Amino acid sequence: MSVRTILVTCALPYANGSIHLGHMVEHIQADIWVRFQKMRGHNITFVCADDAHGTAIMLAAEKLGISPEEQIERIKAEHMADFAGFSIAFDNYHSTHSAENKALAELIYTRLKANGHISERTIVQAFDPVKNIFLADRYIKGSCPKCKTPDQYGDNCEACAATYAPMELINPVSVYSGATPTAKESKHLFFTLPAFSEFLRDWTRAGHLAPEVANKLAEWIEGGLQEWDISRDAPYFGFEIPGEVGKYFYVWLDAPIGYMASHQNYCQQHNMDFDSYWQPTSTAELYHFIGKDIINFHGLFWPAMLHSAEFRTPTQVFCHGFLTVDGKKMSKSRGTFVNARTYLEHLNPEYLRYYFASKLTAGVEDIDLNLEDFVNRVNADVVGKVVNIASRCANFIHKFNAGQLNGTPIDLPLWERVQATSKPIAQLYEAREFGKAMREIMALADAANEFIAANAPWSLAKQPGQEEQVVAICSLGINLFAALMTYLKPVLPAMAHEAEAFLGVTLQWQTPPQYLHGQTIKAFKPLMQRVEAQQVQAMIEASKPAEPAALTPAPPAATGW
Ligand code: NOT
Ligand code: ZN
Repeated sequence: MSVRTILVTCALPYANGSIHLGHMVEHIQADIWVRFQKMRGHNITFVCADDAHGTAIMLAAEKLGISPEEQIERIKAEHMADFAGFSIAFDNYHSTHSAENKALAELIYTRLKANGHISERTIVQAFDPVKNIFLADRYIKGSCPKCKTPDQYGDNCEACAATYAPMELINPVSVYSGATPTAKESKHLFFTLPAFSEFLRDWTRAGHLAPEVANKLAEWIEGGLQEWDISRDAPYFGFEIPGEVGKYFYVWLDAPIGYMASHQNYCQQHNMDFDSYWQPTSTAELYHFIGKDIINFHGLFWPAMLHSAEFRTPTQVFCHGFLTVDGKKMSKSRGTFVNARTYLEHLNPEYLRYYFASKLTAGVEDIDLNLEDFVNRVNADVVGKVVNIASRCANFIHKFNAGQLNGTPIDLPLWERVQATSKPIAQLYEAREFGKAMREIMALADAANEFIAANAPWSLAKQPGQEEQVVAICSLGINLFAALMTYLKPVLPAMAHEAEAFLGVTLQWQTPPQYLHGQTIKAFKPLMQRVEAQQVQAMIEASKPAEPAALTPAPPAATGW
């Protein structure tokens, strides 16, 4: 087998909010894939960072009376603790507000500019005359110009779905100050995306994206790409643009560069060659795990920027769908908008890792966390099928053979079937078809349980002279358990760790599992408790808002624009 060199990223969470279960779909998906590749002996690096720039973060810090730097430090510590709680094994977790990212953003911008891919023009934008900041569309509210529903955002109406410019709202107000916005001119810098139409038409069809994602991007490419505004006026929390005064890089310009910055920071600490991953001729594989809401950034802007700046482009962008809970969008009032920390206070993270794994595919469909199914699935599969194998067999090995596994597999076809499934299961992991992989593993667990039930070691144990047979049956049982835990180790790292302590071996998966004989096992302790529906209910209750959400201030009298 040749060893692959791989770099994996997850989308960078914004530093203005907590990690919730929606984020966890992606981080668990990527972590499973990374752990699988590591077990297979590949040289894989997994990096992420907080996305620390932008107006929202600046204003959040202001509200708390702290500096933005202090605010993003606090949030980063919180995010890292949440990810660690779910065993997300990043090699490095950095920040876009870092020296590496500043230098790389400046380098890339300078190259884009030198290549003629930055243009300038003056635009008119809504401006908050009280806070002295320009207002993005969603920071302006007012009544819909079409159906007159109050309290609509500056880009579209949630009641009648009309789209409009923010200045068309009736009684527009700044969300920050309640002031009526004015219109103000300013020079902006643009990345000339249309210059890359040809390049992107090819790139999006060259195997870097799932066909359904490429089709979505093709709609935009064929509809005509627009220049992309990459500058924002002061005050803005970000990096100042070289050669400009009071202009900052838009947060989405330096966010993807944050992938490189985190990797560079890691390479510096580990004496690794950063350039060999990023030069156009690199043979390292680069994968971004993202949600379908940000495919334009990763499928258009990012490859075009990298291409112009003479860096390599991603090997593949892996795009997943959104999380729903009980078939509906996550909702704060229903208590289904669950923060990672709240989950961890009530439930074992491995339940969620298994449940998401059992539902994940390589596609962009949404994933539903059905709370009743969650309880049933984890209990039936992990506890009822997998843990059960070990719990039915371990004691007899201790009772009759001093804890030592014995003999060769007495049901050779069954053992060979479990070994032979190593390859198809590995292929499913590689293809991110985790749901299918879990079904293969559970089919083997069913076969293992049928073997044990058919041989009923508990009845044989009562018959004199059958001890050796009982040990042989249970030794195969424990070996089947060990093989299944090997296949599940990328999904259930903590449980696999406990299983390794019980078995006295490290579960490895570069070759199909080998039969353990002569191995002395430890006393069996339950490796995972059942999920209780009350724990899930308590988590939902804890996620409901303490008091009704504050109402937005009523708009002042109409003055128009
Ligand atoms: N903070 C963004 C979000 O949607 C993700 C940034 C990912 C990095 O949560 N970027 N790119 N391209
Ligand atoms: Zn409307």
